[in-house]
Amino acid sequence: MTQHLNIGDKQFDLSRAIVMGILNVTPDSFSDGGRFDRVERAVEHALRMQEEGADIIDIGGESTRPGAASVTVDEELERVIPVIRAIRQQTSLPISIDTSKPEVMRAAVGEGANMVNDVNALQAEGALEACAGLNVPVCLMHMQGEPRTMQQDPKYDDVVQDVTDFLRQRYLACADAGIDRSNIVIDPGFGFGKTLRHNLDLLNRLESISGLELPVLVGISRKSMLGAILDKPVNERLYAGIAAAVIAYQKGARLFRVHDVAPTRDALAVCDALQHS
Ligand code: 9MG
Repeated sequence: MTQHLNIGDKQFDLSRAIVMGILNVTPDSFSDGGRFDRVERAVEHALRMQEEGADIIDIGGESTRPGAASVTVDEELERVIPVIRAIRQQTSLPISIDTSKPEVMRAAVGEGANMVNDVNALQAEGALEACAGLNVPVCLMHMQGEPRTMQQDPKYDDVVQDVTDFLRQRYLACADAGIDRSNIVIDPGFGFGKTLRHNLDLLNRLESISGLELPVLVGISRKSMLGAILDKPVNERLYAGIAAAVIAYQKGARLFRVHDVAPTRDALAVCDALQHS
């Protein structure tokens, strides 16, 4: 496997955990002031996550929650670009842009984003070409269906095999488009068109995906799979999210997309220490 992942001017050692802090800039987040206030609060949150030990900030302007509707290119640009610009004025911390739209990928990287996180695995028209031209790392995530309908009765022959095959195919499509292997990260997409049974199978057999020998990112933080296990609301899922991150690490994941940076960082420090002992 690639030993390092270069994001912006940082070189990450893939034998250690890399923590990606989540910064959603949808209208329901940071929403009680005007636009300037929203940007300012988003920047504050990003800087707080940096202090808590985030290695990357993942900025998204379109909700990908189950049932979420899509937004236009212009709307998404209006949400994310001022925030990327403002963060860039204050820190060189790597920024990832969470988008499936090639126009947003290009504009975000133009403003200083250093990575693309695409829940649609570059399947939108022009996305492969955009990323090949941008020459930044790309996270390819598996999703069955689309956010609006994906949780309506998802089905697989064998979820682990199907997801692994999909990620292999998308990797090959990237290679054909001229995206360097060293710029590819893969993600099984917990909660994206998956029942609790599917999510547990993926976590339990995550080695199958790690077996593709590409860096593996997981996003489990606060997700409904944890809610289903615990029967608890979103604000009471921290410890379960940490347990899931530690299990994923043991099965080969090294990038962790999380809301709660400080506690996740501490838990994964134990994993790193054990790995390097
Ligand atoms: C944007 N987004 C929401 N959940 C995610 C996950 O699990 N992985 C990645 N890569 N992105 C996600």
